[in-house]
Amino acid sequence: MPEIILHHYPQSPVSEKVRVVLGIKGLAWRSVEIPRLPPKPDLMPLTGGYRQTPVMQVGADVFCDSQCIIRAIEHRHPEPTLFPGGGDGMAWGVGRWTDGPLFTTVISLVMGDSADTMAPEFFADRIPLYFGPGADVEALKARIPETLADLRPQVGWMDTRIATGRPFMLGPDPGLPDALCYYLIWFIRGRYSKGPEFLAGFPALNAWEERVRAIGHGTPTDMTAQEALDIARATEPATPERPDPGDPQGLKPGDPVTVTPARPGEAYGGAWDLPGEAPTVAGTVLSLTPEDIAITREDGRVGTVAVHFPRVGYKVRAG
Ligand SMILES: N[C@@H](CCC(=O)N[C@@H](CS)C(=O)NCC(=O)O)C(=O)O
Repeated sequence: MPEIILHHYPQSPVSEKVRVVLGIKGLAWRSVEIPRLPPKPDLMPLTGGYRQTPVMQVGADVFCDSQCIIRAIEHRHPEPTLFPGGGDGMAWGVGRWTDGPLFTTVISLVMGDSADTMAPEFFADRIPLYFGPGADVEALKARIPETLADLRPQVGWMDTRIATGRPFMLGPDPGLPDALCYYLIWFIRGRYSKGPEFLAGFPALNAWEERVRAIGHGTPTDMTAQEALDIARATEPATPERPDPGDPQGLKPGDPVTVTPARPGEAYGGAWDLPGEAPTVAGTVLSLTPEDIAITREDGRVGTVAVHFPRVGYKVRAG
């Protein structure tokens, strides 16, 4: 079986979510460190324009977004399950909370808190990415008390879940909800200047955090970006063509489409189609399921690749 290659960087919280999943599965994987800011010249040949982190590559199949990545990992390596004790299905709904409004709240806190210390080019990239064009870091800074008031009860829900006697969110064994909650706690602790102080108010959660940290990340081995590109070039996508007769948009294999990630604010109840730059990936539909879409595209450096996206939170348009 081709190796799992994760394109990520150490400071990325969403990558930490995937690294924890790789740890729960006890997998060996290859690690390619990508830049924190665009351009990402050795990633673009694989994704065709998707610039968010992390991206997973298996041969010439490229998985964008942690949702799609984690589903692919679970599919390839079903044991131990990410849904111990029958947590299937709705556990993904927990992700719509943690990765949606809660992620936005945590990012707002961390960005506002680092208003005076973070490099301006980092803000210039991230603030429009997460908060839309025209958003302003000074406003995030001014709003910190409100943001904390919003955040504190939500972290409290996690704490209560553990305080009722479970070592992990679903019971005795770790699963998807642990990874979904852990990466945000990890981010608050490491990147909010008062993170440790804030988290000290949640003792059950602190003990859980230690347990999840102890799981580790599996066994990563470094790989260069060029090696990863060479692997994609030397292989063909392993994904078979797959129609979905029930596709709500009437899409079918062979259709030319574009895929665009929604910003958190767009995907989680806000308006679609905000103005501003949205990186769009163009290709031909290869495989459709209710949860994911794979499109094929050609690139001079890697040949044919299949790029996979979740349907939730992504706009697929004929094109
Ligand atoms: N919905 C995406 C969100 C990914 C995301 O926001 N990642 C952050 C890093 S943690 C990012 O892409 N930042 C900009 C970048 O790395 O260029 C997922 O679940 O993978």
